[in-house]
Amino acid sequence: MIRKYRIGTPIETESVVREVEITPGIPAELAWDEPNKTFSMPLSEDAIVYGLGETVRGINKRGWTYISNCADDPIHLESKNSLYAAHNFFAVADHESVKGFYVDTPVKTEFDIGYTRMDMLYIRMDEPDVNLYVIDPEITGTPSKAAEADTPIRRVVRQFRYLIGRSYLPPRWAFGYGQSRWGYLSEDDINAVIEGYEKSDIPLDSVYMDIDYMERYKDFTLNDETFPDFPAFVKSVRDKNIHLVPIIDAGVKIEDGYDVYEEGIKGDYFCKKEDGNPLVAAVWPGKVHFPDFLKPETRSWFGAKYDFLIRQGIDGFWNDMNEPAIFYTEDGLKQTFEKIKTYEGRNLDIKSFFAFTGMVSGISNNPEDYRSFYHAYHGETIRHDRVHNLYGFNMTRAAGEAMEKISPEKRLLLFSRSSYIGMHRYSGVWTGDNQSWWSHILLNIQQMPGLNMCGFLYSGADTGGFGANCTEDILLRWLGVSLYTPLFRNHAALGTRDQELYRFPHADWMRGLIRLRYRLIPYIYSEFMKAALNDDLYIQPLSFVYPEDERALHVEDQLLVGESLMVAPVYVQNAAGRMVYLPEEMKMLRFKGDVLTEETILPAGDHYIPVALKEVVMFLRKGHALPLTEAAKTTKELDYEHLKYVCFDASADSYELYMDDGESRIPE
Ligand code: MIG
Repeated sequence: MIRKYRIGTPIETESVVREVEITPGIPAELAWDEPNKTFSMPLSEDAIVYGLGETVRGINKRGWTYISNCADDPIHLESKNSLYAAHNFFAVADHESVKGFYVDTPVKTEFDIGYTRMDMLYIRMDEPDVNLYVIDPEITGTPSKAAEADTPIRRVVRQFRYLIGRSYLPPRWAFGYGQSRWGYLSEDDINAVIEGYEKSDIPLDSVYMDIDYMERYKDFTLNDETFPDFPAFVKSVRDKNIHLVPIIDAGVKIEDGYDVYEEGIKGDYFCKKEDGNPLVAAVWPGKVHFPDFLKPETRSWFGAKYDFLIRQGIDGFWNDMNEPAIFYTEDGLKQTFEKIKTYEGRNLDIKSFFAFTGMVSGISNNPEDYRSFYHAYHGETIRHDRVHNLYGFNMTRAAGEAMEKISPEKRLLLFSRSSYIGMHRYSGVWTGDNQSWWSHILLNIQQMPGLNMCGFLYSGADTGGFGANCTEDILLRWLGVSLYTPLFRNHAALGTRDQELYRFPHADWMRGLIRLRYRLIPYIYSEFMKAALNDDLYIQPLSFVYPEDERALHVEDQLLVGESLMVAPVYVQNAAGRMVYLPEEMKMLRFKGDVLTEETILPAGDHYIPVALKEVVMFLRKGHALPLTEAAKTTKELDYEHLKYVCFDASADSYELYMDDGESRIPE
């Protein structure tokens, strides 16, 4: 059952699609401290807090403060409070009860979950105007696909998902393996990547085009020196069943004669400062204006621009820099230079020296800049900082809404860096600029359940790590995780070590793991689609299915993937295997590359499982079956008809396979 409370006069977010009658007052579950603008709730000793989508730290969110304030921060340390997203849904589960809370406000919100006090949860907001939803496991009164027989936590999540509407459905090719790198400059560079994969016989479905394909980083342009005949190039790639996926950035370059800029000015589509002039900020193209994506007219104008690439054969996009990231604003830079002058010739003591360096390094993504421009939203002029968390959502919504018109028959690939709940109806997300660190493989594992709970089923991390130099063993182990995530993309930053699989001495081991992904695609696609169509989870913690199992409750590095699989990836440097906890009897499946070499039924409990770098071990749940196909070069060439089923007990297991043509839109 979903209860809705309205406190103050919240700013509409458009994240919720179902009407819920408002219950007057404050929910009994939360205490309201008016002077400190804080909600609070005691946490029992055994309470586990799940959710909050894309954040740092573990599956159980207890022990830290998470701040919803979409941030372009490429250093995802556990000391950080904010990443790119604002996903304000969490659930608290203990032995007595399970409850979900959705704090629907675009305003900066702090979730202090056992940080100030281990036994308390606090929610603090800059402005206490909020639509607050409290969700009980009981499904009475709430039409939902939630089944009575399901576990309480799963019923809570399903009802939340019903509230926010169906998750984005990508085309099936988007489940193939993709190669990306910031630094591919030309057709030749991309052809070389495709050739690298062909020569090493590693499957590949997509190559991503980062900012360098554009003419001086201008959205919806192409560098015609490096891409002289783009439609022909796209066709040559598509003939190999490979898809090109260009990036689109939020900022529009200020340049006379550039149609997007000129139309934006003419149509009054850009965010403005207090004086009525459009904000001038700087990002990759140099000086830019930011489209006011909160205005429907801006969305339909900007969204229609994607057709520039779609009509040249493109069928997928990734939206970047949409927090929005700001290198500097014209006004902020001017002020900084003026302040710098006041330091000149002075004896910089410790205090003034650090004030000086802080001033310079603080010009990017500066909170003051986010307070210096405005949106036209629902008939009001709203300062950006109050709706900051909706910006990436609405940029991506612009694209998603337009794609439904431009491509009414076929689903297109779309994912975004910044997001708010509601965006999950239009696209997926990737988790941004992680690093080639072992700890970020674990972070990838731990981010997936929260993302799934918040509707972002189509998600994944930069496999191999974006920043820092990758190593062969990190990459192999990371493949063993991304193998299961719907988005499976290897991406690396400019200046880092080459990270394409074929460049490594053990490319043959990597080939085996990618081929295994392709063998699993009928299962992955089927489980993903069933989850998306039924407000269910594709990836979830063990405790969602085994809530009575005290051990399963605290497992932070194993996941349930679809209905049949439990996975326990290796993410520790130089580990030859790992301890795995089985909440019940399961069948261990050992794959050497893509070849299934061992099926062993193991009893419930703890097991040390050796896993070589070239291997993957997964666990088949009792009563379930796993469909497998044979590997192929691309998802298009996979055989979806002649599947082999690995069964726990051949006489007793069944599997319901979801199948479709992999691209037609599916009406709600
Ligand atoms: O300021 O387009 O997260 O994936 O490669 C960096 C260049 C801008 C950030 C994205 C990353 C992408 C990079 N972008």
